[in-house]
Order: sequence, then C-alpha cells, then structure tokens
Amino acid sequence: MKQRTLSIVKPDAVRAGNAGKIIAEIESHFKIVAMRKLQLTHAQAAAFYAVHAGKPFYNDLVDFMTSGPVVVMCLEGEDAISGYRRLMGATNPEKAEEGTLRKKYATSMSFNAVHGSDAPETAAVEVAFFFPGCDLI
Ligand code: IDP
Ligand code: MG
Repeated sequence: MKQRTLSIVKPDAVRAGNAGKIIAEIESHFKIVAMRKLQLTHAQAAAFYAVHAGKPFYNDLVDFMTSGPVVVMCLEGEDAISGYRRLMGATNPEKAEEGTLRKKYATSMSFNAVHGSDAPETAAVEVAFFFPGCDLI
C-alpha cells in the first residue's frame, strides 16, 4: 500500500554534516514529497514528542531536538512507514542492523540521527504537524 511517513534528520546528524548523505540514501528508496530545514522551538518539540511526556528521557529529548537545525521530510512509497523504520534501524544504534541509517550515523540511544513515524495514525499527525496539505507535491 502506498503510504506517507514523516522523517526527521535530527540535530546531531545535521551538525555532523551527515544530512546530505542521509537524504541521498532516503531518496534512493522513497519519493520526497516535501522537505524543510528548521529549528524547533521548545514548545514545538515538546508537542511533537508529547507521547513521551513523563518518561525519564523526555526533557533531554526536547533539549536535544531544539539544539540545532533539523531537516524534516514527508516521504512516500510502498509501505513507506515500516520501510523507512527498517532503513532507520533500531532506536539504540548498538542494536541497529548493519547498513541502517542509525548504525551508520547515530552515536547513542539519545543522539540517534533520525526520526520516523511508527504507524499510519502517527504518520498522518506528524506529517500535518510540519506540512500543510498544499505543500505536499
Ligand atoms: P524511535 O525514535 O525509534 O521511534 P521512541 O521510543 O519513539 O524511538 O523514542 C523517541 C526518541 O526518544 C528516540 O529516537 C530517542 O532519541 C529518544 N529515546 C528513546 N528512549 C530513550 C532512552 O531510553 N534513553 C535516551 N533517549 C531515548
Ligand atoms: Mg517513535
């Protein structure tokens, strides 16, 4: 099934100069239907990760996600949600498979280079968080 999902190149990967390589790899698997570079405000990051509010890593996650620019993309493709999760690899890079983005570019569980939506419901909410319908081409 053709799906759309939200991808974020996180501040650690942008800071390290890895955004271009990550985007090129993503583009070899998915159509990029929208893309923005921006720096999240505290309120925006807190809202985006609201599902994790109250967890021990939440405050550090919000601080990290606001620590520098990110590149946000809406991706489209056959089974894009699970397919992009596979390309990202496990949340903890030590457990990520060889060849995945997190294996290559993440340095820890906290600084793990990329975000991807985890289900159709969250993908719809996350895409709409960053892109009005008119920007999805
Ligand atoms: P995901 O990004 O693979 O979907 P989630 O469980 O949704 O993983 O967590 C969101 C983000 O929060 C992770 O990508 C990571 O940056 C951070 N995170 C999750 N669990 C931990 C943890 O145990 N320690 C530190 N950071 C964490
Ligand atoms: Mg998640």
